[in-house]
Amino acid sequence: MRQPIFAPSLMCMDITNMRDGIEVMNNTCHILHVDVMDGHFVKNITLSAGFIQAVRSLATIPIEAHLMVEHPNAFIEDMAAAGAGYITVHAETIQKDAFRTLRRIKSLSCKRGVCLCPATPLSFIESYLDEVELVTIMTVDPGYAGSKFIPQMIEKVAKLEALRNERGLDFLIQCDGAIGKATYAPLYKAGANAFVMGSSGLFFKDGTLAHNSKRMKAEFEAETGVKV
Ligand code: S6P
Ligand code: MG
Repeated sequence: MRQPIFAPSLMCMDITNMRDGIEVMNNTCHILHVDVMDGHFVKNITLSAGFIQAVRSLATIPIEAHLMVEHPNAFIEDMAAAGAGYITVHAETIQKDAFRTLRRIKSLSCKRGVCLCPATPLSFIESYLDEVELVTIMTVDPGYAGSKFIPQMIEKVAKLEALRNERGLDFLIQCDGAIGKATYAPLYKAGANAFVMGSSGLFFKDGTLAHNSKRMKAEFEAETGVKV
């Protein structure tokens, strides 16, 4: 049984209570997911290297910088210096210099992630799958929390899992967008082993974060039959 990795999306947390929130996540989750948006690649602006640096001082688990930016190469050094352990770039933004970009991330001692928007085919990343530690399949169009799940992504995850097995690779397959009770089972069965947790599965409006973390795990167990 593959153990799931839970990666809370910090753009969904209560930032007025960040210290307590991170403490709970340190004890209940595995990777802190930080969305960096530039208003160009997606029409929204969110977190930054400065935010990662502040989180780093409180976190005992790795931080992932999910770069939803038009020019990821302009941000990679800053993300690494701020303390990101994983740097994830969008396949759509590195088509012309994918190998150079991924090697640059590695040279900064960070794990290499690549992310695909829902409409981007797996063929975009096939040539460099052996150069990444993490592949994120967006299960909503990127830019916002609280979007609707795109069911066609289940088959995309299954195809990626087949490729991973065929090539004997061990990158994480992460899903990002509308992850929760309704989507755990099909995505986990298809091969996903990491889940970005936002408003759909962790940061519920009612309940404390500690309570909601227990609810997240209980729902995952009930839906997949996997004890976490
Ligand atoms: C969206 C971003 C995500 C969201 C997360 C929110 O562009 O990359 O990481 O923060 O998907 O989760 P939810 O459950 O509100 O969709
Ligand atoms: Mg994200």
